[in-house]
Order: sequence, then C-alpha cells, then structure tokens
Amino acid sequence: DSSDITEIENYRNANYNEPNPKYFGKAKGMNVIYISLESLQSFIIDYKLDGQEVTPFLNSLTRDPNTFYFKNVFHQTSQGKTSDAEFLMENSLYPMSQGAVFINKAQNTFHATPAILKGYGYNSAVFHGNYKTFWNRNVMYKALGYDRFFDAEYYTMKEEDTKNYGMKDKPFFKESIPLLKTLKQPFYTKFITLSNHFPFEMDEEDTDFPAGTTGNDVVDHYFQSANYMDQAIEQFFNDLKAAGLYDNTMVVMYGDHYGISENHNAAMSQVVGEEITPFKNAQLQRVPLFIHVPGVKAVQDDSFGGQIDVRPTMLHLLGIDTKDFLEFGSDLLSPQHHQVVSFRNGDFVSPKLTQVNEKCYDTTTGELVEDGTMCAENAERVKTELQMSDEIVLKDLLRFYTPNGYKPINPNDYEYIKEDV
Ligand code: GP9
Ligand code: MN
Repeated sequence: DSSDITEIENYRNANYNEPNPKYFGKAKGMNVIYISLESLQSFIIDYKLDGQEVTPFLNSLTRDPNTFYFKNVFHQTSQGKTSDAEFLMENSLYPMSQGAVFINKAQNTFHATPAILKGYGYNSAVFHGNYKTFWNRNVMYKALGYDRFFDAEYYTMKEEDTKNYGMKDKPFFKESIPLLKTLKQPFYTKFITLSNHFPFEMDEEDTDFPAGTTGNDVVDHYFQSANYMDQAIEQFFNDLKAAGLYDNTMVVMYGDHYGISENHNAAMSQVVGEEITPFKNAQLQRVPLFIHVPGVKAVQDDSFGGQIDVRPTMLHLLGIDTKDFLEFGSDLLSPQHHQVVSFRNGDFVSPKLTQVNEKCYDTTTGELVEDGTMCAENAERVKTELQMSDEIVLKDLLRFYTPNGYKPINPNDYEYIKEDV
C-alpha cells in the first residue's frame, strides 16, 4: 500500500544525484536509438587476436570525441537475460532474482522510458529479428508504452539471413532502415541484435575473421561472432548518416549480459592471460556502454556503474530531470555518482571493494580483505536497494505513485499487429 511506497520515496530522495550541468540537456530534442549488443563483454574491446582487433569500429568509438565510453559498467541481469537488460535500461529497477519480470510482471504499472518520453512528443518503436512473443515482449512492451514493435514479421527471415533465434545483424540493420525512416521524429527506438548469441558459431560465408585457438569452440567462435557484430554496427552507423539521421540522434549501445559463462573459465584464462578466480569472474561481468551524442564534447569515463544507471544518465542528457521517478540508478556523469554496483545476488563491485560469494576483496589488487566487515556497509546498502526494488516489482507499487508531470499510459492502447509499412 501507500506506506510501503513512502519509505521507498524517502530512500530514493536521499540517494538522488544532481545532473552534471556540463552535460544536462546536451541531447535535448534529439532522436534516441538504443542498441542491445547481444552477449558483448568489455574484455573484447581493444582485444587483439593474432595482432588483429576484434572490434575495430567499437574500439574507434572509445576514442571518438562525441562518444562517452564507460569502461567500468557491469551487467546486472539474472535469469531473464536480454529481457532483464531491457528492463534495467528502461525502468532503472532491478530484475527479479528468479524468473523474468517480462514474463511474470507484465501486468504491472511501470514508468518506463517510452512512456516518459511520450510526454515530450516522442514516438517509440522496437526493432528485433525474432518473433514478438519471445520473452513475452508483445505483452510487456504495452506496459512500457511502446507505440510500435517491428518483430520478425517485418523482416524477410530468409534462410541465409537467419541464425539461432532470428535475423543476422547485418541484414537485420539493413532491413530496419526503411522501417526506421517511416517514424515521425523525434523517436525513441531500441534495436535488439541477435547474431552474437551462444554458441556463437558463424556461417562460413559471414566471416573471414580468425577463430580463437583455445580449443574451446564457444570461446573460439566468440571472436568471429563479435567481429561480425562490430561490422554490422559500423554499417548501421553509415546507413544512419546516409539517411540523414546521424546528426540529430543520440545512440546508446550496451552489452546485455555475459556471453561466456563460468563453464568456459579454462579457455577464458588463456584469452585474458590469467587464472579466472571468482574475483576475476566478477570483473569480467563488465559490459561496454557507449553514448554517442552529436556535437557534444564527450569523455571516456571510468566511473563504476551498472545498467540500472543508464536511464538517468540518458534522460539527463535529454534535459529531463529524473528526481521524481522511483528508480535506483544514478547519473553516471554526475559528480556525485554512487559507485557501488549491485549484482542481483547481493554481491557488488566498487572502485575499492568487491564482494563475491560474500567474500570481500580489494578491487585494485584482487586480494582477499582479511577484515570482512570492510564490505559490510556496502553489502547492507545493496541488500536494502534490492529489497526495495523487489517490493516495487513484486507488489506492483508504481500503481500507487505518479511522478510529477507524468501522464500515465494505458497498455490497452497498444497492439502489435503487423501493419503495411
Ligand atoms: C531473443 C534474444 C536472445 O529474442 O533476445 O535472448 P537471450 O537468450 O539472450 O535472453
Ligand atoms: Mn541476450
């Protein structure tokens, strides 16, 4: 009931971080494109296989003057995988510890980004080369306030253009451009890539990049598959330029979750050149985050953060203050940004301390911290935050709260029936 929400509101107000005036509103009025980079982990950025960069285009963006690159951002997903990352990105709430919010809580009230931006005149759409019912997206996207959902029905789905769950990234982006051009601006859109998905095996004709040589097929194919994704993103950026959309669009790209699980630690230790301890495995949960804003003097940012922090960061760039939203992220570009990153299981990383399986480590050295109480304060905060987020999600508390100036949406207003475009 509403007393539950008061406590959460108080916590939220106490933890709100003011936007950085240097960046607030720098992308005001621009279109927004999110790209979910399937299974992309940060270790691949600037990694060289046989002297060859695996992701040369993304690497160049880390040095691009208009691109913020965050190298210490971690995924916070659980069993809902891609859909958990989507949930974090658009609600700044934690996913569920078991099962997927997208499947279990799609009837809830949310104040998601597409709905928020509707109040600022934005049209929203998702592009994804798989069928709309996967992860219950066709139901959940109504609760998030998405106007359109271009799913597999809008793509050719030709045999040679599909792999695993659906469209390969290059034909996916190619076929998306004409659909994107039909949208009224400003738009808020999300592109969910697919090719770089476990088990990462490529069709021969799609790659001339070398495979790894660890002898572990999953890890070895990851290089080829990530390289293919990199090329697909470059192609998409070029097509945005050709479509005249590049100069008035902010592009946010994020790795959705790990691609290589702990089952492959032996091969991964060859890749990174050191043993994959539980501590090291936690550090490997970094996922790349890029925010390209035309005309802005951007920086490489090394603050620690999680996927939960992307929404306030992005909304502040658009010039929309987030202080009235019940959310748990904080603006990565704010000087007060809070750098303790919660994992869904209650462990955390921060610049100084990392907790894995309830053991406390020094983040800079990886050494066990003898005095285990050092981590206790952070662990307590992480626990509180996860509990509050769970309360919102499990008890559907946002139905009792309306942020200032926010116009509630009605999920029944949306349906994703194939239209002729
Ligand atoms: C499926 C795609 C992949 O549509 O989003 O899902 P994942 O297995 O990564 O959660
Ligand atoms: Mn995924």
